[in-house]
Amino acid sequence: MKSQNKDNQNQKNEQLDQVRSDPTHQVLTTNQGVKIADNQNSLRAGIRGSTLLEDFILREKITHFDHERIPERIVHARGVGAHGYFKAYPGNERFTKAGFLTDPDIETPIFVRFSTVQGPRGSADTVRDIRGFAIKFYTQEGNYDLVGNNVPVFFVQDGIKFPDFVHAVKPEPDTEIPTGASAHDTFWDFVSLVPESAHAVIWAMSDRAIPRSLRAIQGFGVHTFRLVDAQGKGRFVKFHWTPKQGLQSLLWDEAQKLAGKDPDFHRRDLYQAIEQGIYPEWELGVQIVEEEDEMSFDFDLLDPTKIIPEELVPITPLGRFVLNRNVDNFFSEVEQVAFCPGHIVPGIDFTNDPLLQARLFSYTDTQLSRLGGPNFHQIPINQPVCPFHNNQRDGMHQMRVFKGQSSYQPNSTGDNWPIETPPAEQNGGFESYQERIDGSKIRQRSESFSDHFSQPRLYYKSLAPHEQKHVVEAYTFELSKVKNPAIRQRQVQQILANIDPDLAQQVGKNLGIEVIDLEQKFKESQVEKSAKLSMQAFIPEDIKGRKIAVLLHDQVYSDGLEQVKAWAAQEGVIIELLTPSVAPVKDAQGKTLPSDGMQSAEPSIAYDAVILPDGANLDAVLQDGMVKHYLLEAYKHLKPIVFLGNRTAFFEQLGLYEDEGTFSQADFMQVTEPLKQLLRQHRVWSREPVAALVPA
Ligand code: HDD
Repeated sequence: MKSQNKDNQNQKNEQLDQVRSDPTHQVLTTNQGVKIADNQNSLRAGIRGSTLLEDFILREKITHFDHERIPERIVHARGVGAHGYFKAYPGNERFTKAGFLTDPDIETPIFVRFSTVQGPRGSADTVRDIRGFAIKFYTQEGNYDLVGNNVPVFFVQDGIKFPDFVHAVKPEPDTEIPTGASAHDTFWDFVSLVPESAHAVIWAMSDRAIPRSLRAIQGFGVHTFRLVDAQGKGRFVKFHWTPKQGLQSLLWDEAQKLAGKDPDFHRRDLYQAIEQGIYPEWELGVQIVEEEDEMSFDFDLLDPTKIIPEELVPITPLGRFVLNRNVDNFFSEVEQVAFCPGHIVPGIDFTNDPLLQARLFSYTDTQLSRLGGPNFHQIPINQPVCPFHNNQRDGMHQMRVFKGQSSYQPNSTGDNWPIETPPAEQNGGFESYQERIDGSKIRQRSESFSDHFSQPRLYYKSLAPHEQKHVVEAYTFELSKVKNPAIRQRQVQQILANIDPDLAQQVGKNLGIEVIDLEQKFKESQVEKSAKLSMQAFIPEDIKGRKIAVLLHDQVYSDGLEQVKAWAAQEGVIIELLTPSVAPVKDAQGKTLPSDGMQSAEPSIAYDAVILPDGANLDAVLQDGMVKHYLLEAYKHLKPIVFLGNRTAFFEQLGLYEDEGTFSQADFMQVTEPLKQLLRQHRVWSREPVAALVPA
């Protein structure tokens, strides 16, 4: 078994190795293998004459170049991916017969792609948006794709509304504005007319939609799926994946600034962490509902706009996955990976969620135009690691050379191979879950899908005060960008007022809209508050992968730096030494200190805390507007600031109040514990005024 596992792990790498192209020590050739003598000049009629059509080297090179782009994904175009592995915990055979979930000895290779939804391929990483979270498990029983998001609910209940929703959220068709943002008329027009969107919209207006790092987001399968055990018994499940890194978000001001200062902020962060061996990790778990309990909730399990509060059904952990290898080539792997919720393996099955049913069709269909034909499963990143054989033949970009006469079944020309595998308790052929279907053909939404407000209300009520404040600010910002006052009004009076009167009143006040009908009867959800909806419920044990900027300047006292670095290495914290220009600086003893980056190019918004060591010319340094701005901005964004020195008036000099997040201490080891606690909490929340929440 152990050696077979090793094979599993290595199989995907070997597969990719076979197609990896390393130009080192290779001569330059055409695609036909002809050695090229001159790659600098095209073939001309005379030294200053016109270029000749005969130049097959030029034509091949330009033709290939002209076709280097493929259509970007219609949604989730902007993304980043990484490789890793999944390992199951023991005991899951109670729920499923899927091999990769039940054998704790197997390390299943995985590929994960994170994405934003709205923006095109070149848009910024930090926009306010839902994040896609898609995993491909290369199991021994075939590829399994879990194509989820970082929020647990979706905007519409039926796939027939998906194109309408996407058209509304995408840039407006006349101007193609805005890029990567939902803050515009068509989005708010649609969602204010479609109350089923209210739950997903309030998640999108929360801090969840502006993550600090893709390593610090939760993932959800959204739909209710099924796990099927070896006896054929099915159970309803909702998939969750929970980051070991905890949950952290940007502040809206940071997210907007980063979109300009570093549009690649998230992909850089993920790449850097993996390169430095700080491997992100998630636990995969399920909420399990027995079939006989299907109807015991005040919502429909098939409705993808609903969560199951964890107070009603706790999460059962199934295993963990780790991302430990960056891609070699972005296009070949991240751009060409093709996910589909219909890629399932024995032991997992669908439900009748009408959104899921439409997705089962849509993903393969979209790959046909994106990847150019029906053989996209042969692209290395999409190939299963287990053997795959059938009688499908030919088509665009066929990579296989099939032997023999038979491409049909039954056949006698090939001894009837390849043959079917009957279903079995383990390692059998796929058999659909035998759900009884009995109904009339009908285009109608079930009455059990009709409550749109109790869960967004539950969500809002479950947030911490500062999180609620951010929700109010997000609605205010977004609706302030809406030009048509009737749309703003509809959202506030017909949607927000049905969620929560305070929420409606505060947003209304900010927009100059009077909320008149506050006497609505709110439908309360089965639980009053749900603890796991607040990001505060996900504070990690450690601070691995957090980033601290250390501002250096000429004549700095560098004695404490070694301590800072040693502490950071022990905690897995990334320390970057930033200098006024990227040239090295000299410390007070004349020692040269190298630079990891320039202060003006690496702003405080990209870090979780800032350290400024004292120095012989600190007074002059503090006159520098750049340094002042750096520290004030870090303060504004609720970040810990450590002054490594003994000047009591340091913070006063900057015009800042000292608080639990400001440290003035020459001995760094005195501040490590409170600093660590603040970094675990991610921000100095006590610095943020939440008084504005109390309605006037
Ligand atoms: Fe989708 C891509 C997630 C509903 C149609 N979707 C896509 C990706 C993610 C999701 C993460 C990017 C995959 C990647 O990284 O390549 N989509 C969701 C979730 C949904 C959802 C969590 C609701 C629960 N999607 C949904 C519906 C439809 C689609 C209802 C159509 C009926 N989605 C697509 C698509 C995409 C896609 C057009 C674009 C690129 C692709 O599939 O491969 O087919």
